[in-house]
Amino acid sequence: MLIQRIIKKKIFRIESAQAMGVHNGFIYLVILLIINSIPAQQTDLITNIDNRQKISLDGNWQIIIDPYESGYYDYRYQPRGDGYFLNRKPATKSDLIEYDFDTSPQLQVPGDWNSQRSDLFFYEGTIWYLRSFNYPLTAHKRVFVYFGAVNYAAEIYLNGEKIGSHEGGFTPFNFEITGKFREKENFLVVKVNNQRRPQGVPTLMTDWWNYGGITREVVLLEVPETFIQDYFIQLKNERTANDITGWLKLNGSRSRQKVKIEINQTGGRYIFSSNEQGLVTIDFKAKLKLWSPENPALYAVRICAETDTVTDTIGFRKIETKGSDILLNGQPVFLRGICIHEEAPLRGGRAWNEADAQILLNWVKELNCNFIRLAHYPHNEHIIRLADRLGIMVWEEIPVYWTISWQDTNTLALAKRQLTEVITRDRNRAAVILWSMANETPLSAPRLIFLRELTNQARSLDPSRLITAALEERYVDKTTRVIDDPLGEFLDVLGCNEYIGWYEGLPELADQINWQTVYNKPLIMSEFGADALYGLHGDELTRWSEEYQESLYKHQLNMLKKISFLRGTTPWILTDFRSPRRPLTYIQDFWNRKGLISSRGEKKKAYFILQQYYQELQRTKK
Ligand code: GCB
Repeated sequence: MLIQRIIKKKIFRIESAQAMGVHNGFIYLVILLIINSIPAQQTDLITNIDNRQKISLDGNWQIIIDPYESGYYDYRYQPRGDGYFLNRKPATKSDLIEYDFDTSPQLQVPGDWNSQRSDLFFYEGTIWYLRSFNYPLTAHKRVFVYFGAVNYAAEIYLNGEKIGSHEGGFTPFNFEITGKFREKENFLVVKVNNQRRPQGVPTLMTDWWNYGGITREVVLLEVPETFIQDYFIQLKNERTANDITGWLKLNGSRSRQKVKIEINQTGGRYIFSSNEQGLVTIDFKAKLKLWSPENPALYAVRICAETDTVTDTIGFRKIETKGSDILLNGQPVFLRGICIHEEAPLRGGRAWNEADAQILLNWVKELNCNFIRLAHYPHNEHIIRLADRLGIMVWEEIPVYWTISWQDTNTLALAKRQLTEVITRDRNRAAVILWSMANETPLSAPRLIFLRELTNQARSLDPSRLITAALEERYVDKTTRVIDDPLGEFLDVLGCNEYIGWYEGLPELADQINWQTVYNKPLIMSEFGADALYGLHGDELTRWSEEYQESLYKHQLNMLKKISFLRGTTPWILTDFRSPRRPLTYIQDFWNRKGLISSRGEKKKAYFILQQYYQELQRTKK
């Protein structure tokens, strides 16, 4: 409690210092270091939430919109201290209390606030959420509150006491609440703030909508006193067939246990022992059908410790590179991909459920893709699990996008944490083949140091997948482009975004361009495209028309076919998406129109060009 108060005061001081524009970098850094050295309140992430005992807190939450953060600061802009917006009721009828959750409006959770209320469409600020719950207390159980994602910063209070905070809008987090709640009338308050921050990840400038709110599910997880927190069970990446490798982590005082892993379809049972730290090293042989887009074989895996049992559905496959080839299960593969933002098609707003994922991935399948790039931040777990079942390979990335405070150690720590959270959540999914570190980041020495750190972190958390980043090309002369970004040395696969024919020249410019690289590595052209308003027609030179976009795709594909080290493409983008940077009236109206499909689900002409190209590739097994 004392530590909490100290942390809280420090956080208050930092926030007020920031807000008041005090930029004493050194003091700021020292305070951050002090905070970072206090044991984090956030417990390590629990994985495979769907297959655990849980109570959903989804539904309507009471909200208070607080643009001036008056739940936080008084009229002198001093922190109010504990508990202003924490559900106090007036003790007497003469008490002055200027808020009341009980009579306040509601918002749906999961859900962004921008698409739920038109007056919150452009809102960037604070909203307080409240949800009451009862909980049947069970002896010898532990309870955690788990958030799929909250954009951007969250402070969480249970029954008036702060239980934790989290920064980063697209990754899950959880806090233990055992012993902190009662059987009846608990209230969980979450302060959500989606203001963009210079030191944030992402930072101030993006080309997507800054949807705020509790955007993914909230659950109360009930686990035994010692439980299986996390595990990694994957095929060994060396060329030996059938070798499974990994580890498992128990959380709780009974650290030494026998742990059994069963693979249902094969009847295989493998027994291990955990050590004093509750860690198990997993290593066994099993004859398994390998996961691939043609046959997305998944196995029901049952993990039984003495005190806990968890089941999961896991696919096994190898992904590696050899020269400029990408090998899936030892065979060269071409990644027929498309980029996707996490936006709900048809309904609008942030996508968060399986039905949203199903619509998106049906279009992806129809397009003859075997690959998706989930831009520009970790998407929800439903789409990853569905990709696993449908046999669609996935590129996942963190929002290290455009400019970032490369020199800020706190920003680096934040990026690392987001990377850790997404890798922890998804590293048992066969569909995920690539972790991407960054998108279109301008070259500099501090940027290289920052991104190298991230590649090291990704490799240490998951040695079984490939590392990439969406880079930019260098112009050698009018007709030659080279990929020689020094970061390439630390990547397995090069990504490159180019907008020849849209931001640069006209579509036919692509016919003259030759591509080179200084690396003997595969390339994915991770973005190209043009805006088109569905239903707007003109000739091939009419900007914003479907014909312009169609022509650009034709010229692009001809250019791409000539790149000898190209092993995949993810054009920009499957559907139109909201962007505050796109104000052109009648055409954009705050939409980026580079979608092959409109926001109402209508397919533009270019969709069919790509569909045909991918069909041809599929037919010729390239
Ligand atoms: C890019 C970005 C992407 C933008 C896109 C565009 O290079 O990576 O986030 O939305 O260009 O449409 O300009």
